[in-house]
Amino acid sequence: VNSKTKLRAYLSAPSLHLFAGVHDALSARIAEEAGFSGLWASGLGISAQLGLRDANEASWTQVVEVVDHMTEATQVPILVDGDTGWGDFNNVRRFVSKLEARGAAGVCLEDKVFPKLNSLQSNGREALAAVGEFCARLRAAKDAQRDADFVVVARIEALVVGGPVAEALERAGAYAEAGADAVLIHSKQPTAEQVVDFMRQWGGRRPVLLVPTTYLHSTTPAALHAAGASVIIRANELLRSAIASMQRSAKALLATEPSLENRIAPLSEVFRLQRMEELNDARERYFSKAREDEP
Ligand code: SPV
Ligand code: MG
Repeated sequence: VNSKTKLRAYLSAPSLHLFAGVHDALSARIAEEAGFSGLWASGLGISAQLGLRDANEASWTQVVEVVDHMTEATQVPILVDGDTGWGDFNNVRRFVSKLEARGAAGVCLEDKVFPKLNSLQSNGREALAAVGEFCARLRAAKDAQRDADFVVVARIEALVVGGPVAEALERAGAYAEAGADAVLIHSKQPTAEQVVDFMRQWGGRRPVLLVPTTYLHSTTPAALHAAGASVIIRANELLRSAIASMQRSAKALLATEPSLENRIAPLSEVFRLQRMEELNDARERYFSKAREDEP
C-alpha cells in the first residue's frame, strides 16, 4: 500500500491515529521508529531548523527539499504543512504537484493569506482568506494531484483569530464542498471546548484532524477521538525536546562535564539511525564482486 492510501485509510479508520510533527529527516525517522502512524512535516519545525521564522521565510522549494529527505528516510505517510500554499491557486498547484512527486502523502492548506505567521505566537492575529478565494486554492490542489489517494486537508483558522464556532463550521462546509478530503480545526484555547463543539456540529462530514498543543493538558487523546477526531498531531513537541536537550548539552559541553557522555546518544546510535549497516553490507557485496571481476 502506498503512503497516500495509508493516510486516507487512517483518516477514515475507526481507531485514533497519532501523528508526530517533525522538522527534518532524522526527527522523521525517530518518530517513525517510536511508532507514530504518520508524520506532520511542520512548517514551524522546518523553518526553525533552518534558523528562520514561521512566516514563509523559507521558500516553498526549500520546504520541498526538506520533505524529500523526510520521505526518503521513512515509510509512514507524511502530511505536509503547506501553510497558505504560497500564494494563489497557481502557486498551490505547482507546490502540490512537486510535493506529490517527492513522496508526500498529502498537504494541509490553511485559510490565511501569504505570507502567514505561526498561529500560536501571541501576535498571530491575522486576517483570514476570503472563503471563495481559499476554495479556489483547494480546487487547484485537488486538480493538481496525480494519484487519486493524495490527501488535501483544509485547515480552518477562524477559532485561532477569535472567530465563533459558527464561522468555523461555515468555512469547513465550503471547503468540503470545494473538495477538501478532511479538515483540520485549529485552536489555541487552553481547553478543547470550542473544537469539541465544532466536531459535534460538524457531524463527521469529513474526517477531522486536531493539533491540541495548547489544550491537550485539559483532555486526553481518547476523549478527543470520542468527540470525533481521526488524527491527533503532536506538532512541535519533538522540536522542543531537541531544543531543550541541545541547550542542556551545549552548556555541559562548554563546562567539559564528564557525565555528558552518559546522557547523550552513543555514536553507534547515530550510525544505526543512518543505516550504516545497509551500506556496510552493500560495500561487501559490490567490492567482493569487483575483486572477482578483476582480470
Ligand atoms: C506547525 O507545526 O507548523 C503548525 C501547527 O502549523 S501550529 O504551530 O500549531 O500552528
Ligand atoms: Mg504551520
